[in-house]
Amino acid sequence: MMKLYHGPTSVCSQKVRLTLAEIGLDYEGTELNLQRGDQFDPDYMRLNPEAVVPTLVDAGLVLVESSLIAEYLDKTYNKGRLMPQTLALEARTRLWLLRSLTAHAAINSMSFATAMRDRVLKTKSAEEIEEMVLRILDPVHRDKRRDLYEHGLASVYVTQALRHLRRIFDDMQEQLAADTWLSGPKFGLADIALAPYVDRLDRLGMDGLWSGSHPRIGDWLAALKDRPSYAVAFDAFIPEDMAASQRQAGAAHAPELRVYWQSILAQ
Ligand SMILES: N[C@@H](CCC(=O)N[C@@H](CS)C(=O)NCC(=O)O)C(=O)O
Repeated sequence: MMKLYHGPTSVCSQKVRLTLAEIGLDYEGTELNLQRGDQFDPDYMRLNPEAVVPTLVDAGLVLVESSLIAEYLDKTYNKGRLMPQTLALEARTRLWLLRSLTAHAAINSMSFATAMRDRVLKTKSAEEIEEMVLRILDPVHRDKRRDLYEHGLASVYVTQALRHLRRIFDDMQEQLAADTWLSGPKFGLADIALAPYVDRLDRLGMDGLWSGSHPRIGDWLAALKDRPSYAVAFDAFIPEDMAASQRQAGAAHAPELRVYWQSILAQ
């Protein structure tokens, strides 16, 4: 049976679990505690040298990168049914798979500038925080994390994230005017690629980023939540008390975030 190394609340893991649930595939899961640093275990790093989740091992094949894993699963076990059949929609879907990397970086900034930052500043000393930052392998990512902890929503990485989210939301709003799903008339890989990132913002009480300006995103998210796969891939891994504290932590930043977002929308 295929084996998935994943994090219960990790966005990229949700992407793979959503694909598995949509196709109806069984897997053996190993949960990594990313706060504890399980991803740095040398045995795990032999599979995933960047020390990130998810990693899928299927019949000896080791796969990393959530969007590529999703596409592999669809092609191998689902006759490619999650990829649209017209060239135009396939090209659009592939672009969303790529753009999910930008969405990932943006959501990482929004999470670490708010809920994660609040928790870390409350529970760790300056030395402990620096120790955690130093464990990050990529030096640029390390600088980013330091800046987010230091400046919160005033970080330049948040400005960058909001600019990228504006572009993503504009394109989602436009495409969802023509079709129910980002993948076209049928739910597919483009929707899977973006789902965890929009869901995370929603869970952080940041739905104000689209509710006034890009309302079709709210409708799309509601339709996503209605799919049976959503409960399996998302809800089942997020305990109720954690969901409540995430929402509360993010919502505390809503007034400040609104000011930054208005200036991005005005550009
Ligand atoms: N582009 C990669 C990103 C992987 C990634 O950054 N995963 C995060 C969780 S969503 C992680 O493992 N973080 C661990 C860490 O930052 O130490 C993918 O989509 O698979």
